[in-house]
Amino acid sequence: MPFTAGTLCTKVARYLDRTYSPDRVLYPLRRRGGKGPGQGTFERIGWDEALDTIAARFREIASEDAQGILPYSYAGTMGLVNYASMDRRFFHRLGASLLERTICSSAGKVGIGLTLGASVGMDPECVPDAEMIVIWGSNPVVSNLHFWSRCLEARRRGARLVAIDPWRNDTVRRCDQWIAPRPGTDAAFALAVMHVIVSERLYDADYVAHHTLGFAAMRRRLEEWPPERAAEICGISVKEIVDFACDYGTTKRTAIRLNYGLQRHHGGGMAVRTISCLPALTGAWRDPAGGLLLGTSDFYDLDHAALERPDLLRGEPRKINMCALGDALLEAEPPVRALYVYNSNPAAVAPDANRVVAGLSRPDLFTVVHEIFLTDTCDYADIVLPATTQLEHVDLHKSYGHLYLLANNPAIAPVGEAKPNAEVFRLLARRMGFTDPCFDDDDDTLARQAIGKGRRHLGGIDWDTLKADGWKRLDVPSRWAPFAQGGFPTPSGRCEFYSRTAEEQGLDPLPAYTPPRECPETDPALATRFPLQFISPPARHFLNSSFANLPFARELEREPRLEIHPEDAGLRGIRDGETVRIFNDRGECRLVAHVTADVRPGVVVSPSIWWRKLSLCGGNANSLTSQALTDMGRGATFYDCLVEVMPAPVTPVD
Ligand SMILES: Nc1nc2c(c(=O)[nH]1)N[C@H]1C(S)=C(S)[C@@H](COP(=O)(O)OP(=O)(O)OC[C@H]3O[C@@H](n4cnc5c(=O)[nH]c(N)nc54)[C@H](O)[C@@H]3O)O[C@H]1N2
Ligand SMILES: Nc1nc2c(c(=O)[nH]1)N[C@H]1C(S)=C(S)[C@@H](COP(=O)(O)OP(=O)(O)OC[C@H]3O[C@@H](n4cnc5c(=O)[nH]c(N)nc54)[C@H](O)[C@@H]3O)O[C@H]1N2
Ligand SMILES: [Mo]
Repeated sequence: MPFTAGTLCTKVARYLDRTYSPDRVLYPLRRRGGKGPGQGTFERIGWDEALDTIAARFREIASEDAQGILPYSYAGTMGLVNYASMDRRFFHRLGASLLERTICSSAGKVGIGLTLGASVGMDPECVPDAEMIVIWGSNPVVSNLHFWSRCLEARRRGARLVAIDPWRNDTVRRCDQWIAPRPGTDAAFALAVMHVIVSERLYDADYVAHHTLGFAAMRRRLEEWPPERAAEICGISVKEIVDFACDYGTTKRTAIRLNYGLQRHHGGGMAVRTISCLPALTGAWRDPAGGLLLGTSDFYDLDHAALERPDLLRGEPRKINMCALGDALLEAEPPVRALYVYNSNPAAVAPDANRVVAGLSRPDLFTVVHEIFLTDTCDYADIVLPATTQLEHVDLHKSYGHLYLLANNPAIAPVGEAKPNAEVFRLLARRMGFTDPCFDDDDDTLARQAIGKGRRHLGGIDWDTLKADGWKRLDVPSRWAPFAQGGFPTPSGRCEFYSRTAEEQGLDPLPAYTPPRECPETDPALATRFPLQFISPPARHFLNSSFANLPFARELEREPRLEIHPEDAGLRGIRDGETVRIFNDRGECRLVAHVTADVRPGVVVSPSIWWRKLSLCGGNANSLTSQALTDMGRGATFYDCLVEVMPAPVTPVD
């Protein structure tokens, strides 16, 4: 496949260790004894008994109010058949509570949607021709390796790589320049940069006139943002802002790689909205090697409604936000009585883990977990079902970082008694007496329904050919500048500096800066008690909490660590290599201090997501994070989190 050119990341290169791991769940299991790590034991049962038990419990709850049943799933697999098809049909028909799946990217998606109209951007394959690449809140060496190879190619051709990140991550240390704003302040930086570009007349007046909306209004807004103001907020120098603006404004082919890191803050939606105005201001979209990339997913016009069948819903079940699972399990009315988890490990990945775990511990909650491994979440399951890995099932994949459609063909038969998600929901539907014909669709039929016929950019693709060939590029030009002539998927067809859609939703119609929820500016009292901003971004050898149980990945990642600046460490008497306690009002965990100038002062970083039970004292980064939601898209605010740190020697539990 051209985009990866045969290169595997460190995790997938060892995927066989995962598939053939001796720790896999091979059979359905039923709990005996209490909930929680080390509390109960599991005994093997048959699939019939497991499915009958689940169906009986669901029927009983549904006879009173099916909203007492909550599905919980995210990105264990992102193949569309096993991510969102038969499962959604099943829960729609059942009338279960709806889950708002916003734990990852929804703030950024709404933000970029206001400016550009959808999750669309430049073609990453054109990046090698860029002259300046801005890697903004992103760590592609770790999280997007194949994009990084294209940055290296661009550099061989003379491009300059600039990183904007409070943390000198594995990517930043390979860039030519590092700008380190305080977490959550990127919008202030972008506004000041645009201020300079406009006042120095570095903008592309022709592109702005023909392909943007609301320049006059934005110009007035930018007058409020001299570099001095932003420098103060971002904790960087005026010169850094002015120099960046001049470089960006005078370079033709500029590519911005935003990732989702910077939208995991209260103001994350507005930050993405504001930053994504930049390439239209300078006309960078004119060239295929210019523009901005957050995600490419909306270039895929797949038929999600055919897969998920929202028409099976009767009435409007309540919505529960996945970022506030703890509150939902402890407080929702009517209560959540049954939880069905698949493709996710919420005990480790959901914010405010102590609340999540308190909810999962409820003896009256009936919890099913469909999993490959006995994760932290399985410790609270009544029934565990064995799931297949990517090598054992059929699926169809789109991407958020390139423009190919991919078929996943199984390489081996399922290991043990593992079954794919879609198959389990077909079996459960039968047990529940759902006779709608859509519950008989097999995986190939589902993939075919997703592709449909003659849909945009999918013109020439059909499932059988895709299965035989493995991949196909979307039906778009090979050197593609999607917005060279405007044509943004916004209501006006222009890049919207002024957004009526935002205004109608009661949001600021212009680019703006929304400060973090937890920072000295917003909450000085909290910041006095917990003065450090805490970021827990992806670790190189884990994929969220996946792989974090495999010996090879744990050896490479070594220990749950906390990077802390020498000034902050000195103030607290923390020495390099010693165990520290990191805490706030929500919880605490233990990490090993790495004293380093790779983080800016006032910020601490812990590459994540470790399993709780494989950590130093049974907690992980999410013992600290909050359930508060973003300004747009009701997303998670993992990196909007104040903490304090102190030395705390411990003997590790394992
Ligand atoms: N190895 C690996 N790869 C992964 C994942 C993984 O867990 N492991 N996860 C996958 C998933 S689910 C996702 S969503 C993606 C993307 O996941 P992202 O969360 O975008 O992760 P990164 O690319 O690591 O970029 C995060 C960077 O944002 C920085 N950051 C945090 N707050 C701010 C801020 O306010 N401003 C700025 N400028 N920077 C900030 C962090 O310091 C970090 O360097 O990665 C995917 N790829
Ligand atoms: N502190 C902190 N927390 C975060 C983040 C962060 O940066 N910092 N990142 C957030 C982000 S971006 C995301 S996307 C979420 C991700 O959160 P999750 O989507 O929960 O991701 P994983 O931790 O990888 O857990 C997925 C689980 O699904 C299982 N699985 C894999 N394939 C299948 C399958 O085919 N069927 C079934 N039934 N199970 C399967 C895996 O074994 C794994 O245990 O975490 C979020 N949490
Ligand atoms: Mo994610």
